[in-house]
Amino acid sequence: MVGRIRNRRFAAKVVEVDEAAQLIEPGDNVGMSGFTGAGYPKEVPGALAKRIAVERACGRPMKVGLWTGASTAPELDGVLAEVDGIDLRMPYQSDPVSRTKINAGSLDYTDIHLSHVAQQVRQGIFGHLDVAVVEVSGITEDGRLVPSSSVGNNTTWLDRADRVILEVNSWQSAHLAGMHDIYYGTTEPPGRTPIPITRPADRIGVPYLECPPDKVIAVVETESPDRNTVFAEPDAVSESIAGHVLDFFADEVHRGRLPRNLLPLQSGVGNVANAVLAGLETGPFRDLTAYTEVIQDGMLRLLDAGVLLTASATAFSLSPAAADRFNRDAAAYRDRIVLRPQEISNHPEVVRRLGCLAMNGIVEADIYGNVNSTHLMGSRVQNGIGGSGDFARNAHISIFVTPSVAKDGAISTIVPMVSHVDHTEHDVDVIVTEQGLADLRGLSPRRRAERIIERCAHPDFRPALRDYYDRARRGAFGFHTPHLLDESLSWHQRYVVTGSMR
Ligand code: 0RQ
Repeated sequence: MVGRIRNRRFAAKVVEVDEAAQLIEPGDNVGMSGFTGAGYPKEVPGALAKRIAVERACGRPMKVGLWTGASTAPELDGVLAEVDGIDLRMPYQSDPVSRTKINAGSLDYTDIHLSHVAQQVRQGIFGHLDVAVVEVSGITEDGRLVPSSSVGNNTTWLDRADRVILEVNSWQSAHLAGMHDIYYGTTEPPGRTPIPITRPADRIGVPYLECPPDKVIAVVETESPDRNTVFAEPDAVSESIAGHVLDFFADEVHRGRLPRNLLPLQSGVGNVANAVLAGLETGPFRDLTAYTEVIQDGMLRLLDAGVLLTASATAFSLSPAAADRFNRDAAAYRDRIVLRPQEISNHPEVVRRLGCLAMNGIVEADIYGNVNSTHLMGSRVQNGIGGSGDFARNAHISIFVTPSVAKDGAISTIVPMVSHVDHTEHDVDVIVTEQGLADLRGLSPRRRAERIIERCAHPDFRPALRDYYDRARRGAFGFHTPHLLDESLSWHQRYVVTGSMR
C-alpha cells in the first residue's frame, strides 16, 4: 500500500470526520494529542464542537472531559470552549477563549505539572479515560503508529483509552519517522527502575507508538498545518535579558562551575525565553545540548547554526515559517532531535541527572524570590505551570526571566509579595530582568531582597520597593523574611482598582 496508511486493518477504518465525532459520547473523558500547538488533532475536535452545538440546540447539553499534553490551538481548545463543550480541562492551556471561560468561572481547569499527568491518569485520579483522539503522521505496514510533531501523553492515552480515533495528517513531514523515542519502561511504584538516559540525545525506546488495532474505532485523514503562534522579534528588553543570562553563563564557566559547552538547556515558552535562545546564537558558547520540553524557533536556529549539537524535547513549538522550513528539511534533523513522551522529557530524575540549566518566563517575582508563573493579580489564570515546575525544582540552575514592567509600565513584575506562588524561593536560583541579574544562591531572605530590588526592579518602582522593605525590616512580626501583611498585596489591589500599581 502507498500513502500514509500502509496497514489494511487501519485503512479499513477510514471514515468521514463527522462520523468519527459521533463515536464520542456525552460525558466521555477524551485524551487528545497536542503540545504547544503541535501534533493536535485538526478535524475531530471541530466536528465534535459542531455536534455539541446541535445537541444543545435539541435540548441535550453535552460536555466532555478534555485532557491533552499541553496547550493546543483554536481548532481544538478554542472550538470546544466556544460551545461550552468542556467539562474539565487539564493539564495546560493558553487559548484565549478557554482562558476567558476559565476566568469567568464557567470552565473547570486543573493546572498540574506536566510530568505528573501520565502517572495520575494511570492511577485513575481524573476518572476513566474513554476515548483517545491522537494525530499521527503515518501508520506502517505492520500497524505501528508514526508519531507526529509532538508526543505529549499519547502513549498513556493510547494505552488507557477504551476507544481510539486516529487522525493521520499528511501535512506532517514523512521524515518525522525515526525522530521519536517512545519509552514503554515506566511502571507504577514500587519496583520502578532507573530511566537510563545519561546524555540528552540517548535513545532508550522505540520510534513508534503502539496501539492494538481492535481499539481503533475510526481513522480520519487530514492535511492541515500545526497552528503555532508567531514569536515577537526580540526587542531591546529581551535582548538585554538575554545579554545578562549569557554574561552569567560566561562567569559560571570562568569560575569552573559550568563546562565550556554549558549543561543541557531547558527553555520555556514565551517571547523572552525565545529571545534568550536567539542571544545564544551569537554568544561565545558552542557544542551545546538541550534537554527541554519544546523546540521553538530559537532552538531550531541554534541547531542550524551548529551552536546546538542535539536537542531532546516532547514537541515542536514553531512559527508557521519555521514549521515550513522544518518540514522541508526534517530528514536533516533526524539524528539531532529526539522527541519523547512528556513523562520522560520532563522527568525529575533525568533533569537532575543531566544538570539542566532551566530558563522560564514568569508573571511576577517577589523581593524574596518566590515566583508566580500563572496568575494575573492572584486570581486570573494566564496559561498554567506547564513544565516549568518539573524543571525548576530539579535543574542544576533554575533561572527565571521577565521584563521588569508589564502593561506599558503600569505593573511592576517585581512586587513585595507574589499574588500566587508557583515556584517557591527554594526553587529559584536566579532572576533576570532587562535591569540586571540577581543570583540568589546562598543568600538569606534579606540579602535576596536587597539584591532583587537593586538588580532587577525597574527604576520607577525601585524606591517604593526599598521603602516597603525598609519599613518591613522595622515593623514586621519577624525579621527573617520581613513583611507588612496589611500592605504586602496592596500593589495588586491598587492595580485592580486604578489600573496601575503606581
Ligand atoms: O498580556 O498579551 O494581554 O499584553 O501576560 O506576557 O510578556 O508576552 O510574556 O510570552 O514571555 O509569557 C509567564 C505567561 C510569560 C509564560 C508567561 C501579561 C502581559 C501579556 C504575557 P497581553 P509576555 P511571555 C515550559 C515552561 C508558564 C509555563 C512555563 C508562561 C501576558 O512564560 O505561560 O513556564 N509560563 N512553561 O502583559 C499582569 C504581570 C504580568 C502580566 C506579564 N506581572 N501582571 N499581567 N503580563 N506580566 C513550557 C511548557 O510548559 C509548555
